[in-house]
Amino acid sequence: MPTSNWTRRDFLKALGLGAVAMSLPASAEPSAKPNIVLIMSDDMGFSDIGCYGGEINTPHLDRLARNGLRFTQFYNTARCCPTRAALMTGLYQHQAGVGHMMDDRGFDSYRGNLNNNCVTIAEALQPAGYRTYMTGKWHVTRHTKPEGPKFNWPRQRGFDKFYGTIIGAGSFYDPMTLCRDNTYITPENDPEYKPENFYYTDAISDNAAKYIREHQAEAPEQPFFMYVAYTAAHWPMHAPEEEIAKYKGKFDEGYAHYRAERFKRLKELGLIDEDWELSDQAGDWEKVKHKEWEARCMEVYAAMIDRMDQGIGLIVAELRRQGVLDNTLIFFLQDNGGCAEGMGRNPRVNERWVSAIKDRTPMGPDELQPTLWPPMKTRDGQPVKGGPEVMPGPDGTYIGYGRNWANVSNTPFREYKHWVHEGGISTPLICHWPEKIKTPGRLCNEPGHLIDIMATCVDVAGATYPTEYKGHAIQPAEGVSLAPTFAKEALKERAIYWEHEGNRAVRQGKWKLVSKHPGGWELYDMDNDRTEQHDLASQHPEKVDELKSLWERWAERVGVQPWPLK
Ligand SMILES: [Ca+2]
Repeated sequence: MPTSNWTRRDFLKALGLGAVAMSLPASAEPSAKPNIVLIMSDDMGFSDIGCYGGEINTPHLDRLARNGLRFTQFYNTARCCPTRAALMTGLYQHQAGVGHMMDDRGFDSYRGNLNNNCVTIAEALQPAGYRTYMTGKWHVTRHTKPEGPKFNWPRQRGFDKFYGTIIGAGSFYDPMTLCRDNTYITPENDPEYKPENFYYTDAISDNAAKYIREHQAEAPEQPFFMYVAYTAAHWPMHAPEEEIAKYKGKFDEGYAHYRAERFKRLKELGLIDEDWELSDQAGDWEKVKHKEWEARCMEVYAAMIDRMDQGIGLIVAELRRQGVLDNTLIFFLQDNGGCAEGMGRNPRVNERWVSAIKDRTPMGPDELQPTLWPPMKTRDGQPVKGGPEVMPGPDGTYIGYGRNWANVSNTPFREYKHWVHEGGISTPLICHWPEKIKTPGRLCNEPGHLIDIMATCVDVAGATYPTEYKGHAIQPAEGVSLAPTFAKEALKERAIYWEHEGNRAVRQGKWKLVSKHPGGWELYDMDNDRTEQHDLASQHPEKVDELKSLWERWAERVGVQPWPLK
């Protein structure tokens, strides 16, 4: 048990919350409605976690999978903001106003802000008696300044409590836009959370566990919805040294070795078909110049995921301790595929990053971190560095794990975050709900999408999806409830759509039509070739035409604009 865990536990104990919860009167009946805990991680590939074939140690997620249900064909939108917009609203991201990222691009479907014609899951569940909590990354508003406006922050979009970041990335030791409710804080000046060593992943887990304890003390008769949005394992590769040490030497065999192992395990686990071919290899380990540094990038990435898994264990343990685990529906999913971006990997990056930091005075406890990425300084005033001259992990570094490890993360699929081939959009989805999922460990092959999470939450909560909210008309939900799959029932066949940065796709039944901007359409038979190795477009022109016109009708309906935006 790392020392920091004891410190965190001491902190929770010091709050006296355990004692409050234990002193609840025996008559306080828990709610009959299920609690819902929606956990999402950031920038991880299809096969990173253990129960999806990865070599990274994730025993807590694996246990949820063993006692729950795993989807083999669940999809996100290929990118942070649009995924969060679609997840929170049950609409396609363009309909929610987040067609791209957090800038106003001049079209209503690209305002970089959730609009008023959608509701968040929290807003939809509150009228059904739910308390609502969130910890972690928000990233669905372009308004991130401490002085506001804050109308699209979590507290104003249906969450009773919020601890986390408004913006989409940043240092794990000093995240920009860290907030408690509507107030900016720093890792040093938060009166409610004072760990010995601040690490954002731990902070997200600890505060989620704290909200569960507080809920049981404050409103045990009500159900709750909690959204836990980790920033692990988005760059920068930041993790506590003791966690990284567990993975020392574990990635020395190079990219192809781990891809081959994952490919084999995915088949053994039944998550992919025996006959599918492995996508192309990215990177040749023999030609890597800084092998120790390159392996270290993946060691830190693994440590980030391991630490997140421990946090999920903490949250599950708290649910169990409060006696509500059996009637809590837990979801785990990822917001987009492994990330090939080259953040901080250029060997000459420090020429700019270090010289730009003139003022090296340490930051005061109340001083907000003004910057998402370098040039920036640590809280003790040192310039943050990148490139192979520093080993990733500590707060003085800012490095992504790069394309070749992302290719490992996305095994066996093609492409990465940003693209809508399977490597960009495929995510694990684990559903855990002991009272309702009675055939534990099962795999579900139904294609599903983020938009289905809203429909599922509304369904299991006995809520009503609104047609109007605060005087605004609300667009009809796009997704379908996944609840039938908990009882082994099939979902009705429908088409699922993607658009991000001109990358386009539609999936209907076994067919997927997909295009990598600015290229043409490719057609794949997902039953026989989910790794997208054999383009059948020229063999089935009628299917191409049919799916293409479906996609075009959808694009028009949800407000997709041609890429690049004008
Ligand atoms: Ca992401």
